[in-house]
Amino acid sequence: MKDHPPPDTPQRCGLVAIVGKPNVGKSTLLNALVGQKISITSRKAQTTRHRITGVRTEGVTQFVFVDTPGFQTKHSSALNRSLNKTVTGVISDVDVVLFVVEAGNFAVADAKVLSLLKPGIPALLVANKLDQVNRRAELAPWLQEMQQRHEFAELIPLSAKAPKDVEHLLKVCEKYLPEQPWWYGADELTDRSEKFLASEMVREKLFRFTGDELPYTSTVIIDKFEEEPSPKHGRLVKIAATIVVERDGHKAMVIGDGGERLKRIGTEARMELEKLMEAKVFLQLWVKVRSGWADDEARVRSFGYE
Ligand SMILES: Nc1nc2c(ncn2[C@@H]2O[C@H](COP(=O)(O)OP(=O)(O)OP(=O)(O)O)[C@@H](O)[C@H]2O)c(=O)[nH]1
Ligand SMILES: [Mg+2]
Repeated sequence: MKDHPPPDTPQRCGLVAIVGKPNVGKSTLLNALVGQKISITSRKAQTTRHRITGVRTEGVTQFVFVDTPGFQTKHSSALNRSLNKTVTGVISDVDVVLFVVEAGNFAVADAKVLSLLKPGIPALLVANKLDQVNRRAELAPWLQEMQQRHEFAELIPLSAKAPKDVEHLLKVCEKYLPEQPWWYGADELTDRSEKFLASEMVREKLFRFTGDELPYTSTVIIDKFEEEPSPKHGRLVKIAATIVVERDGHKAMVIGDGGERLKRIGTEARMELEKLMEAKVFLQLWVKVRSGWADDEARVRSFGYE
């Protein structure tokens, strides 16, 4: 992708949606395609909660990738309905869809997402986590089966963690983008604000350091986001955030023995944010209990979900 296009080559730009059931590696793929960590990832399903745009500009082409929440099929809470609305909204209005599954696997939850794809919009099957497939020989018949389920424009087995695979996917995507002027500046990475990214980074560390005990219905609210010029650091950003959990027991879990865990969450999130924002960051964290928030439509909205 690094070759220089001939002068006067028209610009290309378009939307690439990344969809699939929870935990198949959509956000890992988005970050790899963009070349920066914008969308948080974790071992737990239901990590992504919003539509997140990641922009990559190469040569004459600007790729606008849209990461989406994993499509929820298990239970219907206000939060899950909001997540699914995000997915169906994105899917109908893009130039190409990356339908992500785990290579060699296709379950009912994958079929649900597949049924949402719109005719007329090319869909590429991205068979991710190829590194975890031991018997590569069995993949060919599985890919054939997949082609029978849906008329995919391309079948691409890969690992989102292998940079070569990701560059190949980028080249394939380029073919599907129309000639039109770019929508973003060449250096822009996302349409999300730093305030939003701050809450996401805290949420990622929260998930990472609480293991499987903490239900996914915890969320993070930014109470303060202030920037000051600093002669010493160039840029100084002061952030205060509240982690909202459902029960007192969860609160104790997040805080940890003598506040140890909360401190670790804060330190790791701060370091990640300093990299992303190229600034010195002060991060203060609080924990609050608000039971039942994920089942309450009004509260789901007030916490920033569409
Ligand atoms: N071995 C392996 N693991 C991967 C690969 N891609 C992603 N993962 C892991 O899969 C898990 C889920 O990744 P995410 O990117 O958060 O998945 P997601 O589809 O965005 O999940 P939701 O947002 O919850 O729908 C993480 O632990 C990733 O590290 C891959 O190519 N190989
Ligand atoms: Mg995700």
